[in-house]
Amino acid sequence: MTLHRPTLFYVPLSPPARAVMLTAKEIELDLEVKLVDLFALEQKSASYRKINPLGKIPALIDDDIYIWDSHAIMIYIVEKFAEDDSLYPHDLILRTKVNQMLFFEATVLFQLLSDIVVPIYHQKMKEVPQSLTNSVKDAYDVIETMLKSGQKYICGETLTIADLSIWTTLLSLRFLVPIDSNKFLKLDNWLKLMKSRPTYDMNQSGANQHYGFIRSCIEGKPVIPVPITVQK
Ligand SMILES: N[C@@H](CCC(=O)N[C@@H](CS)C(=O)NCC(=O)O)C(=O)O
Repeated sequence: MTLHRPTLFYVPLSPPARAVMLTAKEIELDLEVKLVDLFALEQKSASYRKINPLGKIPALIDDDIYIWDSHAIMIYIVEKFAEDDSLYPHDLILRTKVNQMLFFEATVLFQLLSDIVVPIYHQKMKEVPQSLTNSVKDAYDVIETMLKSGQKYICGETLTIADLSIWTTLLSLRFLVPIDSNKFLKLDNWLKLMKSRPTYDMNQSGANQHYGFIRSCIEGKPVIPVPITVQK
């Protein structure tokens, strides 16, 4: 059994970091949170790279194990600390569906968000090019298709970590490529359903902070969010 609380390296404006916070809140796991100053490139320091050699957040320390990548961390904390397996089902078929959508989030959805925001952060782009807008809409279409069968959540009738992971990235992406509720009806309904989660305020306020920073970069006057607050 863990003697100390696991420590999460985090900032609220980061969708993957927030996905871990939302998961912890859903399973009532009390994490110790350490803010990483991304704007001072703390994530690239030699000491932080000992925790995550990629130099990115989130990362988690639990006893003597270091874990990085939000998806791996979410799986770990649910497997270790959750009272049941509903967020990451043991059933092979259900778990495969969750894995499928976690990989989609990691390799498609979050990658698209990065492809848009990183050039904006570096003041090399001010608007989303049509090709990326099209790709984001294709990604929305994938989620719409997954929800088409009439199920409540992305992988079935219950909330899983795939919903939480996709939700955090979508709340930032939709500022940049709006989600047309006439075209993506199921996706829009799912977003409305997610509003009832106890984690909604935490997710939305982090996304707002993220968008505030993106907008300030587009306007040519980047405003670093201070103070970077941790909402529990
Ligand atoms: N696939 C990774 C993505 C992690 C990631 O790209 N994090 C960003 C913040 S959203 C980061 O640390 N960026 C700082 C950098 O690249 O220097 C995950 O899910 O954890």
